[in-house]
Amino acid sequence: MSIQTVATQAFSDQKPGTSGLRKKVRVFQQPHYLQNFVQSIFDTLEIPANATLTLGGDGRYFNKEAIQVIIKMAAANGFGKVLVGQHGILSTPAASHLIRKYQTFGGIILSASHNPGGPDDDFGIKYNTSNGGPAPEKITDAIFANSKQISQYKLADLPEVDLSSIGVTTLDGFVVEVIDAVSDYAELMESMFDFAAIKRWLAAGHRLTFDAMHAVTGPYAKEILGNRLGASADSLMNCEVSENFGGGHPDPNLTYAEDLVKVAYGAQAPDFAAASDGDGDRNMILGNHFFVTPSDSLALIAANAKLIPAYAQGLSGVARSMPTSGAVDRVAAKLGIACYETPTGWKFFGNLMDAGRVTLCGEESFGTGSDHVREKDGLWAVLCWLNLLAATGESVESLVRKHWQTYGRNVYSRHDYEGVPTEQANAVMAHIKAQFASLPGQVFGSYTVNTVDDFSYTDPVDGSVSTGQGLRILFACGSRVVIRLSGTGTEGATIRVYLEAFTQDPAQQQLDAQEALAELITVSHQISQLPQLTGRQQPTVIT
Ligand code: G16
Repeated sequence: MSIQTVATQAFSDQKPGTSGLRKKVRVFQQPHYLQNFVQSIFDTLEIPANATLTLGGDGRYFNKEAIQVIIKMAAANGFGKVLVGQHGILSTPAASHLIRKYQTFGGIILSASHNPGGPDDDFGIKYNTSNGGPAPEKITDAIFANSKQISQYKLADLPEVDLSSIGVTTLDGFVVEVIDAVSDYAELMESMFDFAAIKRWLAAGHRLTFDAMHAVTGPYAKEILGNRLGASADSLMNCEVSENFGGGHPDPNLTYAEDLVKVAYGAQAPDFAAASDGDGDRNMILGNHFFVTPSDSLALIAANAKLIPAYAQGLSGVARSMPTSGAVDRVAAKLGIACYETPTGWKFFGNLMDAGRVTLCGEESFGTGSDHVREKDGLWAVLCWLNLLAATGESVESLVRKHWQTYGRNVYSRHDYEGVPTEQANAVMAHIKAQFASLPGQVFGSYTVNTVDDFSYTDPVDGSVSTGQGLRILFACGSRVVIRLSGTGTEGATIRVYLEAFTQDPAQQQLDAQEALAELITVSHQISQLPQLTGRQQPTVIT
């Protein structure tokens, strides 16, 4: 095989964020930009002879071109084989599963997740290690360091590979195997859940609506929910994968999953409604006129896990990201299992799962998952809920309300201020930090500040330390405000304000979250001065 060595110049902006490198497509289309980053990944790894790389993406614009480049670079950098999803498509959890099932050396996933796609929108790339999970910080830091020094990359002279048909192509001893993107994952799901009970639940007249948001879970939902569970074709919305997600923003929340929200709050609302995001790892769960916060969803799945065949023996422990509400902590305490609090980013759960310390984990950002893979998993969460509905015969709303009666309610909301100029966002963070010494003991209405800090985490498995993970204002009553800057945006800054108050009062539990949190929202503005420093009076998105 002939291999070219191409001279290049380093880019200074290839620092992976919360989940890989995400930039505008036009940035990735600059000469050498993609190649530099891929070579920086490969230069970080010690690739054994004939190793296999799993490769796929969420089908967004630029996916196909990038995959052809990466195949040529994998061949030139010593991989013996690439395992790639048909048409270059793999959902993120399916890619994680393939890495684990076929014990490949690692995987490259092309996705900007819930960010919009298209020539003027976003693209992304990340590396997952052999456990199937996103590379930990020590690897992403090394990739970034390489990207700042790179002077050349390697490319094999290979023809474009046809990714449309399943099969094996051998090129000068290098193997490209195109596999069905759905079947391995569908089999895994069928082995974990009580499909017979869910089928009976649907056959008894219960209705579901699933919205794939024109993104990668479309084919997975058709196979699993449609073919294997018998959901009717009209219950599966927006299931054709499109390069720009039908012009939408494939983020499953109450603002962007508008089509689904109309159905779930409409006159003929189904018993259960759910959506997944661009690359299939996020989920939103709704009942008939009822929204389940991701934090409550995690807690409820943990509390009822024994009703799901895969977890019938119980859970080893649970984990949540720091900004996620403490609802699951209460469940863990009752179950007598460990509960870990990690920084934002799925990569922090990997060590805990590999060490057998946790079975379930989740994040407020619409991510829930378990140790069946090493990514969060949207359709898995949907199947958890369907399994619980079928096993209990309850509605979504009654399951959640009963959960609150038992454990109390962690009333929760996240306010996002998107597209804020970076200097203004930094000014908000600096303003809060400047008050660290004086805030404890101060009284704001009915709230007294107890402690403030910038969250840092020491991984209990490998001892690695991650600092600067979000500002926490903890109040004497147990309520809290967390403020951090998103690590997944591609334009300006997104300020995330996370608000949480705990109540055991049944009357308070009935309230809408924004109503129940109204005073805490005002207090968060007083302390952060966010409206004054950014000129924003309202958040862009409330979840
Ligand atoms: C990614 C990470 C998640 C994180 C989310 C939001 O999700 O994998 O762990 O919670 O981003 O991060 P941030 O608040 O920094 O924007 P995804 O679905 O975008 O890969």
